[in-house]
Amino acid sequence: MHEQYQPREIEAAAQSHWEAQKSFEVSEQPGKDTFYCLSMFPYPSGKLHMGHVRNYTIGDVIARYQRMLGKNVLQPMGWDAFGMPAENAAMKNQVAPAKWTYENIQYMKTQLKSLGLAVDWTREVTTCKPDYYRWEQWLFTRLYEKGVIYRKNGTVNWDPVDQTVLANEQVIDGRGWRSGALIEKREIPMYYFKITAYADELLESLDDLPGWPEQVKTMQRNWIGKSRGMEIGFPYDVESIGSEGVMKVFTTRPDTLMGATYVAVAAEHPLATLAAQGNPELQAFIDECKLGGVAEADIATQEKKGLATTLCVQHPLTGELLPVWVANYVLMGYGEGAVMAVPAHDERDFEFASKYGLPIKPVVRTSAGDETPAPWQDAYGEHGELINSGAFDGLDFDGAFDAMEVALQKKGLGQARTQFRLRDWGISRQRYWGCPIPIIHCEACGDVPVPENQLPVVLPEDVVPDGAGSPLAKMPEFYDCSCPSCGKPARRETDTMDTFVESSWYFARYASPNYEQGMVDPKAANHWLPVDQYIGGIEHAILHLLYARFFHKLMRDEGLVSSNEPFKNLLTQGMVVAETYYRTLPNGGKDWFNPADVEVERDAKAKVIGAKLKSDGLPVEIGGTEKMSKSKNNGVDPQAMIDAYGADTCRLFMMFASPPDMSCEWSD
Ligand code: ANZ
Ligand code: ZN
Repeated sequence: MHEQYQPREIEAAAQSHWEAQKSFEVSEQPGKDTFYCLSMFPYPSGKLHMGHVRNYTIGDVIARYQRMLGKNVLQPMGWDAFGMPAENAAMKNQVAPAKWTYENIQYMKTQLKSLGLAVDWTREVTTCKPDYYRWEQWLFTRLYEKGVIYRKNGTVNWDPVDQTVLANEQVIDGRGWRSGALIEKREIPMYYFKITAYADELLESLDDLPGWPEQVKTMQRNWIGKSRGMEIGFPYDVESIGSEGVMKVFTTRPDTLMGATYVAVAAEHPLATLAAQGNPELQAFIDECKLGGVAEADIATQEKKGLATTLCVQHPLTGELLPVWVANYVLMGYGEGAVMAVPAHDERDFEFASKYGLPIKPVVRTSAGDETPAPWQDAYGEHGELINSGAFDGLDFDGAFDAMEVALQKKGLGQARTQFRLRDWGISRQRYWGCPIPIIHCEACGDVPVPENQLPVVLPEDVVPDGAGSPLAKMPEFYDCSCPSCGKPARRETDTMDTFVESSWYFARYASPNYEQGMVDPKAANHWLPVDQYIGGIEHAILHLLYARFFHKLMRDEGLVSSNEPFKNLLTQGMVVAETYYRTLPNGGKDWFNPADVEVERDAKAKVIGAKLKSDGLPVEIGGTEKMSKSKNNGVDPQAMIDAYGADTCRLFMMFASPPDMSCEWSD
């Protein structure tokens, strides 16, 4: 008997006992209460970080608690294995993404095992393997035939030097991350999931999730962004435009219609194209608008710019002529790609009108009064009683909404409409390390989904990408094929799917990970689903959770699962944070030191009063606690901790240091 706790021996003995006893392998047991406890699966980046340790320990504690209550507890684990880091590592080290990924998985699996998690490893799922993604391809072909997936042109970031499409995060200040070239917008055909067809349900069924944090539901609601508004038509001024027609806008403020002083269209709008004919200055402006990234956040914050055209449209109620401007703050992909501008009550229009000297006409009495002098105040955007609006004066927002609709309907120029901020989900990626899109392009037959008996479309695993364009598009052995419907030579799609697709249904595959007759065995899936407790980082509060909810509904509509929602209870764990240390470099930049290399001085009350670098004994600045990250070099390697003190010590510290949903400050 040792005096001291010997973590290595004790943990190894317990872990081999569990392994021999198959302690955590579960099967469906009718009659026994089930509990499905799921932690978000890791991306195999190389090694575990503290965030993983925290996430999986929280899950493991919950799983253990439920098991002790006598439930049949499923706790699976797997790998979110496709993605860009593997391609980047491949370019850096000249090794195929597949090899890099599989090696990382192997190492991280040993690490996870040493944590002693009660995981049923027989259910391990690896998303980059054909036995997983073949079912994703199968569902794709089903949805394509149903029209839930369709093809249309989408705008991407094009790097003219590397001749490749870049992801938003690869565009830094409008330039390609590798080439430094000015990025252009390009239209290319892409495949889209019609998630907007589920927008209403995705919104409504949030109310059926009492086990989700309110904050996450609010983020989802805002992302889906349902707004009630009106579609309003502005008849063309035939004299300036040269033909009859109606320019449509979507507005959430039809009550401000009498305050519209101009209209603005997106650079890609047909009226912009028309106006640019014989107007090189405008054409140059339109081209400029097409430069720059496609990320919406950048577009929202960029300086508002525009150019007048010689075109006019008529105000739908007064017939007054309003000038048509082309403006960079109007997005082609939203509403109708055109806005009625009400500078007195819309901040963007206000900024634009002030810059270009366009009239500003207040039509709503707000808490800031009847006028809207500069600078802009938020109050100008309030709802209120109408003024300067003729027969509509005195109406409130709702009254004006209805009255405008009646007046516009009489002329066939208005219709109330609900609109979502949510866009259809474009899933085509011009990347190599992803799930191939199962479509064959035939000159005679068009886009033909790969028939079920030819699935999976296997991604070759021995390719090392070079960063210039998609490698698959340079591999005739991959893309040359024959058309499944007419047999003539055809070309296989070389784009791969957004990696969010794989993580949208892995929770269902765990129920029957080796099932070969379908995506899931419906019996097993319905036995375990929905997940009773899902645990993961708050950074996935929007996209991953929304896509997973969407996929669950798609699978339900395919008859694969019977529940409406995949995750009954959600816990978003807080971040693991640690102290940061740095020295300021002569050029003003900062050199960050890892906590392991720093010696901290404390006063009698253990308060940190200073820090020195171990290697040279000279002082370093204390930068405050921050999320553990590479950029601040404040990551603490869990493996070193496990080796020194044992997994249980790390786990215990993690659980005790702070409540699961709050951030947890690491200290050795
Ligand atoms: C007139 C107006 C007056 C507006 C006002 C707002 C305030 P949400 O709530 O996000 O749906 N809009 C419409 N289409 C646009 C596009 N393609 N690009 C940029 N902006 C666009 O926003 C709807 C509002 O966003 C619409 O209502 C329109 O501006 C603008 F006092 O119309 B509004
Ligand atoms: Zn054909």
